[in-house]
Amino acid sequence: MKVSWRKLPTVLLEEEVLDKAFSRSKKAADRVDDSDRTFRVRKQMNRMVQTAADIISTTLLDTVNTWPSLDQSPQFDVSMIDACVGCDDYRHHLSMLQWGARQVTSIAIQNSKKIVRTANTELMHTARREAYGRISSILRRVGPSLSWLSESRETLKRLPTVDHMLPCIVVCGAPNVGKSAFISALSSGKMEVNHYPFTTKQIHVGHFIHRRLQYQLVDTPGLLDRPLEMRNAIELQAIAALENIGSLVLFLMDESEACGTPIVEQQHLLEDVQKLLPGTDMMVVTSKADLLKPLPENWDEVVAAEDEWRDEGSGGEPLLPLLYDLKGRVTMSATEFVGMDAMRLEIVRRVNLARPVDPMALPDGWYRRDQDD
Ligand SMILES: Nc1nc2c(ncn2[C@@H]2O[C@H](COP(=O)(O)OP(=O)(O)OP(=O)(O)O)[C@@H](O)[C@H]2O)c(=O)[nH]1
Ligand SMILES: [Mg+2]
Repeated sequence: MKVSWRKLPTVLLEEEVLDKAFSRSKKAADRVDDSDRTFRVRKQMNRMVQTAADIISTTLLDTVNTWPSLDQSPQFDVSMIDACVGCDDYRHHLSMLQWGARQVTSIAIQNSKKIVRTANTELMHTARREAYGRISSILRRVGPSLSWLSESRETLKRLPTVDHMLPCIVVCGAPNVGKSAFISALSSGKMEVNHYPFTTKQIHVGHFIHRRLQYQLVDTPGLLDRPLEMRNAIELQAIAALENIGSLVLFLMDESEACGTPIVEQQHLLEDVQKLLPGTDMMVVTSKADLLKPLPENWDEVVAAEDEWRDEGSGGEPLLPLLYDLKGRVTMSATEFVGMDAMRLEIVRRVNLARPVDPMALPDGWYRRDQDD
């Protein structure tokens, strides 16, 4: 089951659960009709206890069931949960809810028996009151777990929504090098704005579609722009999570230094990122090509090739010439949109090299209309 962290339902707190349960059970008792007083009280008390316990155990178990089980979650989600709220706490508090549901059910069974076995209406009332008291004290013990889950829901709602089945390009580099502008320029449709729950910075998640396959682009603001030794455990875990989803790391370098970080420091950051995401293919790219002086030698050639390709409907997978800076490194301008189409096709090639199995591939001999478009 795939759960979007944004769609986790509200978690009711201790008092809210009790109010809901006791008010519904009161209504259920009011509906009881029996001309015999003993029978009527017995049914009423019984109904109150049963209804309250049912509502509470259902409410608690529904929460347990809608929250993703860590054992069945993709590694990226598990690492993110660990970084944001802690996997041990996550498990503990959900299991407290299960415990609470079991206790409440068993209290209802015990006190129902007492109600059924007596003919004394006073004792029936007493058994009902006792059940309510015991149920309330179980809820008192479950209360902190409900509060924890409610707060965690707020945190997890801010997680970037990344589909781990689809290729994902992690975009990094020093602050202001143009990561967000790059993602926005490459993305079709609206860019999602998200947060890593423990930073205040906005993450941009963008997508483009190539041959029906969606490629995700994820920003890393505030995650990778500090020296390794200054990072805390939470950030390191979040970075580890990126390794699990990244098919390709794009590292942007701003040679113009318009970003405010000297190139030497950007170089150090690059080395850190290589250490942090060792298993992921990396492509180092110079950003803001339009600010380079002189402009890249093949600027005009790239502009012409990209224009022509777009005029012809942007089909197929041609080897568009990449834009190169004087050092021989690939570059692009997100603001002028030059070198971007070539870059997109290069990303697709690199990702597919790293992805031996293409889930969209058809068996040999199968014809797919849009492949020849
Ligand atoms: N000339 C030029 N400016 C650019 C280009 N790309 C980005 N910029 C500018 O550089 C500045 C920073 O761009 P962002 O995309 O916000 O950079 P970022 O890396 O996302 O920054 P943080 O999220 O703060 O780390 C903005 O003023 C952009 O307009 C480019 O290709 N050419
Ligand atoms: Mg940004």
